[in-house]
Amino acid sequence: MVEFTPWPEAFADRYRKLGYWIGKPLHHAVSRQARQRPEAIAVICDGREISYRELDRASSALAARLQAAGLRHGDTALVQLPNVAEFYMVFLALMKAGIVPLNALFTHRRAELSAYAEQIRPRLLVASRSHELFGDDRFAEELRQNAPDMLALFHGEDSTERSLQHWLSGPVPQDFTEMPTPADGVAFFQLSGGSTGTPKLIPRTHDDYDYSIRESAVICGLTPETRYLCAMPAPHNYLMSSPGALGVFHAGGTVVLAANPDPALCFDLVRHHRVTMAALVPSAVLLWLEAAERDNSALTSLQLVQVGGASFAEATARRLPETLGCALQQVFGMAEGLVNYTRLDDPAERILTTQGRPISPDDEIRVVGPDGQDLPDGEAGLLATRGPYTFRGYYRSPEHNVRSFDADGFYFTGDIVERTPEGYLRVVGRVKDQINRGGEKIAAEEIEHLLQRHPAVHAAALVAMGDARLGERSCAFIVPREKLRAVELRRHLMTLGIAEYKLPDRVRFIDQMPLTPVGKTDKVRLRDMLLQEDAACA
Ligand code: OOB
Repeated sequence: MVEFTPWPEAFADRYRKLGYWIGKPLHHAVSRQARQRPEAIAVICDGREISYRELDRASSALAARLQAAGLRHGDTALVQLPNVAEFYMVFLALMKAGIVPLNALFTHRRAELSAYAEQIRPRLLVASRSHELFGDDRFAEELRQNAPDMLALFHGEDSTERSLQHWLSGPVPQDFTEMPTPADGVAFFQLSGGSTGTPKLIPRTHDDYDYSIRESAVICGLTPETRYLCAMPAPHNYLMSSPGALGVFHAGGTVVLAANPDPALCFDLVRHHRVTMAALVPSAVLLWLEAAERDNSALTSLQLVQVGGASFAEATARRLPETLGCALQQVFGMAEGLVNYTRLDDPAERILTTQGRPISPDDEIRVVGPDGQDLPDGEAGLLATRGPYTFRGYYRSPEHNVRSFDADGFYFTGDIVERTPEGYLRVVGRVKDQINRGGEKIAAEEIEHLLQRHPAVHAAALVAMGDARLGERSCAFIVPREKLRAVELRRHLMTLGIAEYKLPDRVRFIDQMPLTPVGKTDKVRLRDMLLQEDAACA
C-alpha cells in the first residue's frame, strides 16, 4: 500500500455522511459510460475517435496483462506520455490494477524523472519513444538503478513485447477481474508546483478526487454533449479534474486532445469537432484573443472558456467574452486540492473580477494575517484551507509538512488572497518562493541548488520578473567566483537535464548577494533591481 497522511476519523466520517466520499474508485465512471453508452466518443486525438467501449476495453486489456506480468496492488508506476489517448487508457488501466501512477509532464527531463523515480521506486515505467530521453534504452536503464525490477513499456515502440500499443490491444481475458480498490486509499500522485529543492508528491485518494470531479462536472455544466478541448498538459490537475478529462468522462462527454494551445492548431480542432468548452491559462488566452480578433469564425460552437493556473488580468478578462464569443469561467486551483470556480450564473462583474469560490460548502477557508489571526473580508492575507479533497500531507516529507500545515490540518497554500463578502476569492500575490511562468510553476530553490553545482557559482538566486505575455519569467542572479558567461550556465543546466521551461530567461551577474537582516537572500531587493532596470530601459 502507498502510505499517505489520512484525514482524521471525524472528518472522514463527516465527508462520508454528507455524501462527498462515496467509496467509488476513479475508473468506475468510464466503466459506467461503457455499459450505458458504449458507442459514444470519449476521446478524439489526431483524427482517431475512441469510444467509451474502446477506452474501457483497452484499459482492461492492459490491466490484465500487467497483473499477468506480476504487478501487484500498491505497486507504483512512473508515466510520461504526451497528449495522446493512450494517456487515459494507461491511467484507467492502472486504477483497475490498483497500481499507483505518477504522471510526469512531457516537458520533464532527467532531473525531474530521476527525482520522481527515487521517491516512488516504480515497478512500471510507461514512456514515449518520441521523448528525447527514451529514443533508446539508456535512460530507462539508469532509472532501473532505483527500481531494479521495473517493467518498461513504450508508446511508439517497434518490438511487440515492450510496445504500449500492443499491451493495450486485443480482447480482455475472460478471467480478468479488477482489483478491489479501497477508495479511501491513494489513487495516484499529483505533482506539486513546489517551492523546495526536490519536487514534492501529493497523494490523492479515489474518494477525495472523485468528489472534486463529480462536483466540478456539475459546476461547469457538463453533459454528454460537452466537447472539451484539452490543449494543455493532460496530467495537470486543471486538465484532469477541474473538471478536466475525468469530469468529462463522468458526464459522458468527449475530450478533444491537442498538443498545445496554439490557435493555429486549436481553432481548426474547435471548428472540426464542434468543441464546446476549453481550459486555458492566461498566456494562451492572449494568443487566442489575438487570433480571434483577426478571425473568430471557427469558434461558433464554443460556449465556455475556463481560465486558470496563473494570475489573469482583469482587462484581458473583459475582452474575452466578446472576442471569443463565449462565456468565461475563472478557475483558481492547486494540485494539493482546493479548487475555486466562478459559477456559470454569477453576475458578469463577479466573473470578471474574482477567481471564484470553492467547490464544496465544506472547503474551510482562512485568510490569515502576519500575526496568525483571521482577517476580515476585503483584507489580503495568506490563504489556508482544509476540506474533503484537500490533501493532509506531502508524500514522505514530514519536515516540509510541518511548515505547510498548521496543527489543525489547514494547508497554507502560499497564495495571498482577499475574500469578498459573497465568499469569492481574489488572488493578489504569493509568498511561496516560486515563479509562475505562464501557469508552469518553477520552484526557485530547485534551480538555485542546480545553479550552485556549477564550480564558478558562488551564490545564486532565482526571482520572478514581470512579462507581458507569460505573466512572469525567471531571472537568475549570480555571484560568480570567476569569470562566467550566461551560456555556460545554461549549458550546465541543460546537462543536468531540467525541463526547458525552468531555464532562467535572464541571467544577471552581481558582486554580492543582498541579504536580509537575518542573513537570507533579499529577494525583494532583487526584484526591485529588476524593476528599476526595466524602468530605465523604458
Ligand atoms: C493549478 O495548479 P498548480 O498546482 O499547478 O498551481 C497552483 C498555484 C496556486 O497556488 C496559485 O499560486 C496559482 O497556481 N494559480 C493561480 C490561479 N490558479 C492557480 N494564481 C492566480 N489566479 C489563478 N486563477 O494551477 C490549477 C489546478 C487546478 C485548477 C486550476 C489551476
